[in-house]
Amino acid sequence: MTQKEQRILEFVKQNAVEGDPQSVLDHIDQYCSQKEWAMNVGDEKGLILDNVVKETNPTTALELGLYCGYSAIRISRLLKPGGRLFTVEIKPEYAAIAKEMIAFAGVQDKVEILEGSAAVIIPSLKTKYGVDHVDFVFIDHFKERYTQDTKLLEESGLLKTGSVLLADNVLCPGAPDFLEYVRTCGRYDCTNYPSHVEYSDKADALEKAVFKC
Ligand code: 7JF
Ligand code: MG
Repeated sequence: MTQKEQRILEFVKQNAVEGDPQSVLDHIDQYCSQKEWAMNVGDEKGLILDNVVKETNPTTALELGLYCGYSAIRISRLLKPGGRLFTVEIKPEYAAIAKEMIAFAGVQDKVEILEGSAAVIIPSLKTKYGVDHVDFVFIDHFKERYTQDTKLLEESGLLKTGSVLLADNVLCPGAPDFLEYVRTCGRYDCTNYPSHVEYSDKADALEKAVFKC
């Protein structure tokens, strides 16, 4: 039984230009808007993601929720020389697809895939992976985990002044406890970016939270 994610990878391998991240992104978007919907951040929210990555210009980036690798390719293609993306995925079958997608796009040297739960991996980033702090975090895994994993990033000493969190799906399906936490705890400057659910006209939004202490 071939899964949707396998079909997305096959479509990319047969139609996109190997080594061209933009071609890979365009073909994932083409497949998922025309054939089968999938939870990639997509082209509309992807442009907002691009702009926040560009303004942050991170040395070390972290992604929670890799899925097929779409946003990892978006982020890593914008990293400066020496910049690195660590990306956490709990489902081995998604991580396997993403590994091939990332290699096909040619950005594998900038991306480290970490298989497991963010709750286990975040506290090990300093000790096991030599991360001092993270400059940019794209949060796109499970809405119920956004607040807990944000607190874990704080408690693990991974955030410094200016570290940027960008969270997907804060309107749909919605992450109200996360929005309340980052907007009221006093440690973040927050900005909401209204947009739409990927490959649809349903309202959604990204929330940027810049750590200030
Ligand atoms: C589920 C997501 C997700 C939104 C909808 C799925 C989405 C959705 C989901 C995303 O960008 F647009 C999602 C939500 C609930 C399964 C998937 F049970 C979404 C996710 N992770 C990351 N990004 O789970 C609306 C279906 F109708
Ligand atoms: Mg999402």
